[in-house]
Amino acid sequence: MATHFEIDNSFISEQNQKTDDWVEEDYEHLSKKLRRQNVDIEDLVTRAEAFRVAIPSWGVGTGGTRFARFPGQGEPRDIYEKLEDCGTIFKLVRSTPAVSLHIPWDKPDDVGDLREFARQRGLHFDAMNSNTFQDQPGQKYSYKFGSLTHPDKSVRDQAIQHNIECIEIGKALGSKAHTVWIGDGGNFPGQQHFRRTLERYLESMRQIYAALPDDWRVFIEHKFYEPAFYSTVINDWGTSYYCARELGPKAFCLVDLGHHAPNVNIEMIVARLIQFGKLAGFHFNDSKYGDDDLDSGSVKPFQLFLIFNELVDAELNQEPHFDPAYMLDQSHNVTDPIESLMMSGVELVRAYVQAQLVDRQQLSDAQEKCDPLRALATLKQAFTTDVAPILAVARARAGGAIDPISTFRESGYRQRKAEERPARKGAAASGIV
Ligand code: LRH
Ligand code: MN
Repeated sequence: MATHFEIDNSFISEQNQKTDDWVEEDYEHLSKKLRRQNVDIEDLVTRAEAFRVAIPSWGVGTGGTRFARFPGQGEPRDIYEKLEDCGTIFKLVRSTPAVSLHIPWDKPDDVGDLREFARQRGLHFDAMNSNTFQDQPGQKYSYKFGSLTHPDKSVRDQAIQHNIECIEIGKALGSKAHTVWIGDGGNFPGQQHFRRTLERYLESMRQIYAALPDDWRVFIEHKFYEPAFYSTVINDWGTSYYCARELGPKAFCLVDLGHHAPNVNIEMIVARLIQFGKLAGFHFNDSKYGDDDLDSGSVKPFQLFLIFNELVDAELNQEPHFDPAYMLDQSHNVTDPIESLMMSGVELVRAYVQAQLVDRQQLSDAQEKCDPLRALATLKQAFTTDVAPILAVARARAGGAIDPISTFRESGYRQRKAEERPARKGAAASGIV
């Protein structure tokens, strides 16, 4: 088998030597600053090292829009090459040991072989994702007018069987969760009977729920529009929550940040789902208009911080049923997907560590004393603290790169992959667009 270029650990430590002088200096300075706030910087490094977020297999290929896709060099052409790239991201940022697969895009010929290939790169498999929003070649029934909620029972049964197949593949790969996002909805007033359609959704999901092993969870992912442009069956957190309650204790609500209308208070939705014991976790990304799937923290970093402020508050209060799964779900149309995923992984750890810096006593006092400015100032003090030295030290101690982007570029990984992976005419590794 042709050799596959990999960035080796000695190259990473060589690169780190070039930059670790500023890290020590800044780390020392920050440690003094935090000590004045009775915060132990070492405790924050430990928490940063423990932070984990899953990489979407469909995110390592170049994304696109309905207008165009501009493939990059050395695109992964199959699930093995996608895992190679996920392994490289994990090697450099150390917070991404899990990969979330999408079926049938990543359907393995040999699950045992794929699991071993992943294990050799320190990777394991997070939530599975089904796909009843596209028709596959040779598929008997079309999902044009829906899948789990389609008026025709044969179509619903086909979609249910596909989800059960995803769970079976996931069991063999060691996954413990299954995400169900459906694009079902209507483009015209009157096209769907809203109540009957939701009843069909629950009837179908009950059969998928029944196929879950005891230690698994099913994640319901809501989205306010697209691909349907008038009504969407699972359009918001309220509908998702009602369904999760109806299905049972293994059903939870997954929050994809891009699936909300502009200016919706997502951190409040997160607080509700935590309080109701039904928060599944996240598909992190960012957006300005629709489901833009932009890099996390690239447009609204304060919103990302406020979401982690709710998560850290729940973590510190040991809220019941609080075990959120963190995943990225992004589409990289104009950047190198590996660089964007690394940067986004770092932005999540940054928001998490900054949220750890919130003086919770001071915040609660301000809230109870109706002192809004003091409350905001308490949050802003944490959000405006530059925790970069903590993040760099956490990566370096875990064997990663102090500066993942420049280390990746210096390695020539992308150029080497361009040689190893000559593009197959028109055959991009299956994924969105
Ligand atoms: C839908 C979605 C869903 C995935 C798909 C790739 O917009 O967020 O999570 O199945 O993107
Ligand atoms: Mn998503």
